[in-house]
Amino acid sequence: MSDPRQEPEDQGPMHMHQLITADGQRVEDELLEEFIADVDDETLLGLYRDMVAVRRIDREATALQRQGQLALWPPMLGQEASQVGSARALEADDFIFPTYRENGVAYCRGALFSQMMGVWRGNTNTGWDPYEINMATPQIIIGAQTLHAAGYAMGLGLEGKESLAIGYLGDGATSQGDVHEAMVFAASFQAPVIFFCQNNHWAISEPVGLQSSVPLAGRAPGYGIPSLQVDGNDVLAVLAATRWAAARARSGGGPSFIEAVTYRMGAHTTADDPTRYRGVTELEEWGAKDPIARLRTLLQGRGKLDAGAEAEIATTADTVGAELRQACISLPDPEPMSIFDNVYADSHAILERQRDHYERYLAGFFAAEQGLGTSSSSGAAGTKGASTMEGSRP
Ligand SMILES: Cc1ncc(C[n+]2csc(CCOP(=O)(O)OP(=O)(O)O)c2C)c(N)n1
Ligand SMILES: [Mg+2]
Repeated sequence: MSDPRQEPEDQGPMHMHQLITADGQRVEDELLEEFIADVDDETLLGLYRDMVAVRRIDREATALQRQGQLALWPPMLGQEASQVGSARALEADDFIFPTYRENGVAYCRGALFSQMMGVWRGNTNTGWDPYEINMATPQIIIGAQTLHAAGYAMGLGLEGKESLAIGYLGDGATSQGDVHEAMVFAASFQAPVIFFCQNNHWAISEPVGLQSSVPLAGRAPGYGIPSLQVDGNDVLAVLAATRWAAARARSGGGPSFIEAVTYRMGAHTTADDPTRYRGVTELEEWGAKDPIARLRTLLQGRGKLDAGAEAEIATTADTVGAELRQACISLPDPEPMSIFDNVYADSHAILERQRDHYERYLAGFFAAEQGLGTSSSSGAAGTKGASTMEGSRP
């Protein structure tokens, strides 16, 4: 039996669309060319600026987590082109259904740093108002957002609207039942939805070769959904591919599937240690395909990115980093009891009981601080609080 953990490159032939090679050369692609005919060097520079900013957001947030200012952060290092290219292909009234990793998309969409940081700091149950930026808040349940995207798109069809929905998903999510159902419904009802799959080669510690023995884009036609595979580290090709899918959706062509072939250069989240399951060779290999470096080479070759322009972009990125940090550490601590708000529309007995227990648990900390507790053995406020709660359980 062949090893299912084969290298993704061995997954069979599939044409990967590309417009900028890893060494920064512009190449032609028959299908994609018409979708970026309007993209001039200024627009390219804007995409470069976005990617530099997104990388800076990632670096700053990762540092904030290490400094204890965030509870968790899902790095997007290496995936800047996939996120910026796809986000910039969308119209303001298109609706985005992201995973936890699409913070670069959220930045392009105009989410405030305070809104972006709140969830990862544990300050709030959710980030931004989805209707303010037409983007749902991060989905942690793998694949669930593809159902939401398909359902939303079916609604758009019923309302006769021209906009579309896009559901982001990872390579690992393609093994999830929700994604299968979303694709079946999208195809059956010709819903105007884009399934944008970032194949970053890993689902935590499981390699993509274990999810599928054929390229992920090769699966979509089986559902009746046209697909293409694109170099996910090539921002121009990702922009073009997403516009291709968007044009299909807007013209009544139904759903499309895009596999953006990229690589997660960082950890799955800041709670993960990738050195336990992957070697340095593939990191080096993918480091050489960096999305920002290749666009820099292209722009420099065209004389559009001199030292002055680079310095100006670096300064902007520094400002982004400083603003993000400030927004994060300025977030007010939430009122602990507010954890019970907004979970149910109406309260009920079990919730009331939990609220009651938690209130007494918190009061235990206060009693400990005041030296009012009776237990001298543990000395730990949490233990005392917990025992108060246990002792009074009905
Ligand atoms: C339904 C469900 N099962 C399992 C998990 C645990 N989990 C969190 S992230 C993840 C891997 C997802 O990998 P992939 O879809 O490739 O996305 P990536 O994290 O690489 O962006 C898993 C299994 C979950 N959040 N939800
Ligand atoms: Mg993945």
